[in-house]
Amino acid sequence: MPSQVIEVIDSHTEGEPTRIIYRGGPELGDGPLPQRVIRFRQEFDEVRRGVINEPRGNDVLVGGLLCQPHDESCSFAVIFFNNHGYLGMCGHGMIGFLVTLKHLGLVDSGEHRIETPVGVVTATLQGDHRVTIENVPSFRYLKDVEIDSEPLGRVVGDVAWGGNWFFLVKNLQEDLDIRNVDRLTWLTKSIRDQLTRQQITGIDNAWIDHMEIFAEAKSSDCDSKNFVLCPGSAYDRSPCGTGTSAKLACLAADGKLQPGQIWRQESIIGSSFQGQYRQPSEQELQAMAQFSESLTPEQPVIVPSITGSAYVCGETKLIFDAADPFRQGIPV
Ligand code: PYC
Repeated sequence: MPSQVIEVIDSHTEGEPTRIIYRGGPELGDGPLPQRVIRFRQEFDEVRRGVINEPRGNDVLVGGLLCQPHDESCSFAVIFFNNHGYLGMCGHGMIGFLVTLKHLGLVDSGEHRIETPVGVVTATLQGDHRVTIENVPSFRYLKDVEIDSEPLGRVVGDVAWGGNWFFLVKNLQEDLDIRNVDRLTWLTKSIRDQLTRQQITGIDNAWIDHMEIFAEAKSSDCDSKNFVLCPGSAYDRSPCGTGTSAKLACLAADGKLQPGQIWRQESIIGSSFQGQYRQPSEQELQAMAQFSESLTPEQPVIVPSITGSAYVCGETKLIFDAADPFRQGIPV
């Protein structure tokens, strides 16, 4: 990589950080977003690693590349990534993205259609910090999957799509306390490894890379508390937007949450997202043809909305000196 400067805006959404590249990032052309992700991975992956990994970043950080949309109905596009690879969607990241666009003077309050590699998300900015995203259609794919995890014994959970693939653990009683994150991280990584060993996947053999555990909320305003393991080893400081979408899909499939009913999801650090869902339109169902052949009427599809707040916390020029032996970041 020659010497290069990449300009980024850092924000956090309910505690979870996002770093948006808005100048100096890789040129991926103007094709469909999934094709651009392939190009990013094949030709510019050192940019992802250099922006996210130490010494410029860390394993908690989610990055996003601001792009021109391919879909003409959208005003912007974004490709999210972390230290492990590329994400389909990112809920906290999308909330941070909109607040970043506002900070850059690129959007005003109101509704904006944003293209991602897994579909269009409608994001509504209220003031400077509060954002509601209407996420891509979400659903539960597998119910009550049992795995036999060596250190934990029998673990039961659901597999659901909320813009990323999730395993939502149902039968573990764990203390979801910030002081317990080492154990929670070890435990969710063990479950993910076991799912891989047992070849339990999402549709089209997709790797289930996000794990979720739930417990009773500590805040009286919330309905549930979660711990979310992201791809890699970091846990989500926010309640995870795509994870909350997957949770809403499971609640809807079980008849435990009705359209329009509010669900408040508390994070491991005590922040929260407010969620609800509506039924998808025919057009929205047709647009998810890649999934619909694998779904039956017992697997209802929902359109989740997630509301949370983000704050800009940094404006940085990242310098990639050609002579720096760690310019591509320290691989973890
Ligand atoms: O909010 O969807 C989310 C997310 C995914 C990974 C980290 N945060």
